[in-house]
Amino acid sequence: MAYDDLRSFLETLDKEGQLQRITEQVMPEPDIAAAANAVPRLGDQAPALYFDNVYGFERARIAMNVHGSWANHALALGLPKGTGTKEQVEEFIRRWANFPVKPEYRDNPPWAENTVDGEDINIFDILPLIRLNDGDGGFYLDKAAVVSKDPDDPTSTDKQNVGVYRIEVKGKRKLALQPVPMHDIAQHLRKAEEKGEDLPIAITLGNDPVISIVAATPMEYDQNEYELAGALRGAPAPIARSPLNDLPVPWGSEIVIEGVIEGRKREIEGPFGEFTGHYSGGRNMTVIRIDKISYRTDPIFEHLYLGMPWTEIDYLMAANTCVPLYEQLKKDFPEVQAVNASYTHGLVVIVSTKKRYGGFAKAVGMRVLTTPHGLGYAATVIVVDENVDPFNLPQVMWALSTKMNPSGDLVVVPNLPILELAPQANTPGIVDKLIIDATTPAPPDRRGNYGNQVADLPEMGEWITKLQQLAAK
Ligand SMILES: [Mn+2]
Repeated sequence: MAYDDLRSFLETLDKEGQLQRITEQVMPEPDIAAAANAVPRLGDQAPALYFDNVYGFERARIAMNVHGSWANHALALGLPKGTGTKEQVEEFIRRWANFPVKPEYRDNPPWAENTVDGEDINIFDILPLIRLNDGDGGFYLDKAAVVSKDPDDPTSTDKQNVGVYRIEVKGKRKLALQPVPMHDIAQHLRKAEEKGEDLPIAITLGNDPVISIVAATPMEYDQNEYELAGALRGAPAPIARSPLNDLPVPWGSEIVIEGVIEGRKREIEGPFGEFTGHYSGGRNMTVIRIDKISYRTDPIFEHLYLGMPWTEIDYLMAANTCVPLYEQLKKDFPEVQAVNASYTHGLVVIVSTKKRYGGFAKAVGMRVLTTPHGLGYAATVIVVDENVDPFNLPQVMWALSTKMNPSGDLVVVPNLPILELAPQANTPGIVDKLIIDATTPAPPDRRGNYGNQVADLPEMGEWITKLQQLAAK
């Protein structure tokens, strides 16, 4: 089942009991963010939230926590809502094998229903903006897919980009955007600024659920996000041309904001409670001038709460962080079995691998640090044996408990890059990184007294089936 827009996905969530409509009147602040903060605490089956009775607004429709549980993430991929975490990651890997699937241009996008241009623009008329955390410096758009092209190669569809970046609302037609240096949009902006130009962008809000997943996926620079969406959907992603900047945007968006990142201009932005569970301070960030907004009648404003894990963002960036890392490691090290990078966008990465020889696990850990995503994120890498499931934290803790000797199994690599938002760095953007080798040493590494490891009894599998059958009676 492929969803062409947010509304059809919300209908499915509703039918599956995964959309909670809040019909009583709520205050825009703090109720909406507090509810979205609360809802993941209900567990892996937590619903999305839909508000349409917001004090002070006549026609506000706000959707929160749309991806904020493993049940909703499964439904977004067209899987049964009870599908387990590891199974969802494995299915993601199977579908990745179909990448690339070219998108298809469609006419008459629903967002073309209404438009406003230039000086007539007032974003506050269109979006029911709310603040998320009580220390935030303003209103944010934090679940938008931002589209841009490579200014040196504007006809290349591979080098175009669709990504999620935090955006602060600074005025009626003025925004601020954070381009993290490790992200593709930072390269687009640098090239535009070197030419003394502005960077045209389209900011699309309220997208079909797979667009949000691919826009949050750390793909390589010349990999097209829509072509991954096609592979994940099992059908080409529907797109349309944005009317002002001629950028390829999702056909089914609720709102398309067009304008430019103004070249060589920076202003103070922030603070904002980030995915790390900490606030960024106020920093100099780019300035966006909005030139056109197109929107569906009574648009649904999709928004995302983030804070101390797990919140929606942790579900949104779990499978799609694990899989590219897995694919990139597997290229050089086919021994790699599985990658769990679902903790805080992969600041910690757990890898299970077979070993060719002694020291091999540490080499795999070093490779994690030099992958495109690892460069900016992976701060701690835990490597475990091939029979340890990195998604099974009791097994990972067992590996740490029994296989790790600090004298030979901790590798600290000083002064590597990390995104500036990582709070543990002494200098923002530079951090010491750690590889923990929690694998059984392989010859000629003969440290430890491992003898033979206890293995599951051969009859255990039969007994699992038998006990499940007995329990089902
Ligand atoms: Mn990209």
